[in-house]
Amino acid sequence: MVHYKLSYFPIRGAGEIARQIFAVAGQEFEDERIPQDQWPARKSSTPFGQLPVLTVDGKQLAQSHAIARFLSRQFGLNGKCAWEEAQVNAIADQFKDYQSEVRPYFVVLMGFAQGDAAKLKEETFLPAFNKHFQLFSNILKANASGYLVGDSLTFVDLYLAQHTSDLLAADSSLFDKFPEFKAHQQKVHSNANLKKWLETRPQTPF
Ligand code: GSH
Repeated sequence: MVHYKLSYFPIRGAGEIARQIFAVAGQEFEDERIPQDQWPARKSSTPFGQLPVLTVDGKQLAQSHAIARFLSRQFGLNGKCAWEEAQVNAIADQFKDYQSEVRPYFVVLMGFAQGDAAKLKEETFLPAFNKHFQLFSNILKANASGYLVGDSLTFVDLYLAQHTSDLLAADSSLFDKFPEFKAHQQKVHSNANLKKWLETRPQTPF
């Protein structure tokens, strides 16, 4: 039997979607959470000096989106044909662009950097959020199934639903303009296997 290990820090962050893919698939995996003080000793043993890293029967794969794509293909969460897979990948890349744009705000919010969080929210986060969620909304509304692509759950639904859930917990008014994402988050998080994971996963602030 294949042995999967997902190594990341003890937070959701860039490791959580891989964990959720395992959960949805009902696939056992080793959920390795490396404490910050042990990281310097481990860093040089990873492909790109960063986490997450997926280890499959001893072989390492780095980069969270590459990991998500690989696992989604393994477990059928990448769309039902090559065209759907391409659409899923396009949304994943767009979501990555969004993450890069909002990163300066979140690193301050999470205490990893100094800065004026209120100013960053107004000037950096909100413009990026409104721009990208409008684009994601166009896609979601054009698809009758309630999922972003085709008529089944894909890993981009997991990305969007987890992020919506995190934002809702912080400021639910953000979604007054985009109520469809509340419905999307509820639909995605009602998946039985995922629901179980969300209820039992280690509780972390982010
Ligand atoms: N593009 C990478 C991915 O998506 O996997 C970014 C990974 C990344 O930024 N990892 C951070 C990290 O390993 C944690 S979220 N930080 C420790 C370090 O750089 O030494």
